[in-house]
Amino acid sequence: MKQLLGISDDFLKSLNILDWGYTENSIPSSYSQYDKWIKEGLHSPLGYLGDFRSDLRSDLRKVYPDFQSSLVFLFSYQETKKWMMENNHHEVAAYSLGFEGQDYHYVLKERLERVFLQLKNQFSNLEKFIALDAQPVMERDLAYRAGLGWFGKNSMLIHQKEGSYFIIGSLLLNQKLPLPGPALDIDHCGQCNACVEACPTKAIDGEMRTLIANKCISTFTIEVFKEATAPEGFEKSRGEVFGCDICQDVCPWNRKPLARVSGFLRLQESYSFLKEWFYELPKVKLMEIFEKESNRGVKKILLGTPFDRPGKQGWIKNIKAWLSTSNQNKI
Ligand code: B12
Ligand code: SF4
Ligand code: SF4
Repeated sequence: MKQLLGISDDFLKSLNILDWGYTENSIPSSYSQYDKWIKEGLHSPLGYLGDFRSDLRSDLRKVYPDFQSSLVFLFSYQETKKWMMENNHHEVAAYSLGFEGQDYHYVLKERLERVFLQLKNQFSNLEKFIALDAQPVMERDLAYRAGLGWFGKNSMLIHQKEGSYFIIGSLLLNQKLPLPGPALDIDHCGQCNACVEACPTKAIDGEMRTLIANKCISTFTIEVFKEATAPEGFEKSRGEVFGCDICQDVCPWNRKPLARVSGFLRLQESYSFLKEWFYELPKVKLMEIFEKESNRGVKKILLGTPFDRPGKQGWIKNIKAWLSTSNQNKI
């Protein structure tokens, strides 16, 4: 990894950072694509993308008026993905167990705070705003502007050396740093169309390099909290019950990075039950657990993990869909 000012390489690696980039450009290069996507309603049912916050995405200064620069970091979950591939487990997306079972919003915020402290020791009056998924910031575009990769046909931000199994987290700063400007990456998908062909629900528009959100299994299993019908083609999935990695798993740019790492599934002691739930219990038993618990009970058990998002109703919907298709699927 390239040197980040006075911060040691070992320190960044200890935080599972694969690479970092720097940009002083506050304006997304693909805002017009985003705007078009919203206007065509392709974001439905993700209402939060199309409300008053959509305009905030057009310039980082609308979110953080003191913006002068940004450091963008890629946080790996490659080892968990490797373990899942080796064990033929696709029930939950790799990111969801990639941070010891914890919700990455908490874990990575803390890691970004630690990096910031190291910078603060070097630059007086340095202030920050953390962008980590939930803020109205176009994070893939920010990573692109920081020279970290290109937009794949599956719409993922892909890094030439590290692939796409990472979470993007950024520090927006109130000062410019003495760092060179980035070299922007170019498209490396070429004639490949593997992700478009592999998506069981035909959610990818490869030409536009975007998704039709309501066809995506990830939307259905993570973002839809009530009884709903699975998108057409769900029966051809691999039995995904939370999130979906199919369009990343077939991407040739993820082969080399996974070949370099060893497969690990590390779970915090208090979350070790997640392994039993998702990989050991028959899904009918898992369904019984969710049906027996109250809404609050489910929340309480899953609090602190990514899995509390769909809630009891959402989980029942996911498992029902899984049960209705599991005999036919499996790639
Ligand atoms: C909404 C959302 C979703 C939605 C919609 C997905 C989507 N493609 O937008 C759903 C629920 C489906 C989803 C799923 C997933 N997500 Co999500 N999601 C987001 C979120 C909150 C906003 C994304 C957004 O703004 N979409 C708007 C649409 C228009 O963007 P887009 O489809 O990516 O299209 C862009 C480019 O392709 C580009 N583009 C399009 N055409 C063209 C043409 C040219 C010439 C150019 C230059 C550019 C260009 O412009 C568009 C706008 O930037 C971000 C976090 C954030 N704040 O940014 C995370 C984020 C994108 N998600 C992430 C992850 C990990 C996932 C999943 C892998 C989780 C899973 N395993 O289930 C899947 C992957 C599905 C997929 N193939 O995209 C990561 C992606 C990391 C990476 N390497 O890219 C992010 C960045 C979160 C994070 N902090 O790391 N997600
Ligand atoms: S995450 Fe799954 S359903 Fe969504 S676009 Fe990728 S392959 Fe298709
Ligand atoms: S699978 Fe092929 S087309 Fe899809 S993102 Fe990867 S390289 Fe691009």
